[in-house]
Amino acid sequence: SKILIFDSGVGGISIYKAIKEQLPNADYLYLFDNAYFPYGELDPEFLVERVCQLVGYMYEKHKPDLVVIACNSASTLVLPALRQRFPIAFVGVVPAIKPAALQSKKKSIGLLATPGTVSREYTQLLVSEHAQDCQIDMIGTTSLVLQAENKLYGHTVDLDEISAVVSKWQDPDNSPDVVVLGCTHFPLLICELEIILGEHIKFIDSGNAIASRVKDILGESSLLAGQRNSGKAFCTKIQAQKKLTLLFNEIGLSQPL
Ligand code: DGN
Repeated sequence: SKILIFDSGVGGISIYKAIKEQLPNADYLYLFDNAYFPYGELDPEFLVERVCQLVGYMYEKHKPDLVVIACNSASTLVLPALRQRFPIAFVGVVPAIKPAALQSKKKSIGLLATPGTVSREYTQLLVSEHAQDCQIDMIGTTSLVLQAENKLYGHTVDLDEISAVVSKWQDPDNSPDVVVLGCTHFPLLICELEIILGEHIKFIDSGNAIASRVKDILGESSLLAGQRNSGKAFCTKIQAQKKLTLLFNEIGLSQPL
């Protein structure tokens, strides 16, 4: 099977790793849109068109069997349009509010996501459907997205800046006990977040749930796929100049497309 993973930036790498663990023999394509990164503050209508355009390009050119929109900011908006336009399976990533509500002993959960995701109607719906018995406190941040990108590109991470973003959760008596990482970039900062908040807060992300969902959809075919697929991953990046360029990359998606 051929799986396309899409994100605005490197956040989808956290999802790629989780899926690859369950489906090591599938072929992977990874697309990121750094022409319009970060997505968390983009106009919603523009975002829908942009993602449909990019997925359309990859659909024509590479014929993936399944597309993972590995970005909460996009998934909370574009899935209906994608499913209407393309006859293939789509899996979206949305904040793991439901498992968080089930795991919180204090019945107090936090959501750490982009400004777009915390303000979406979709997120409100998730909360009213699955976390009605919980208090929910949200932090919308672009700064942590940039930090995660920096980290993956090998630059230093600014712990003080991360602390400043989550400072209101530093007091154990006044904080949630479970925090949802509602942006796929944030699992890349899990070590830093645990240093700052790990003693009293448990973090939850969507990686494993998404991987299981992909495996269920692709079913048998993906398990047999090793016979004809290489298990290799390719990475494509839309550059700031809006030209499609090929990238040899440093993060384990080793071959240029
Ligand atoms: N990784 C994306 C998400 O899960 O929302 C968005 C990051 C961004 O582009 N702001």
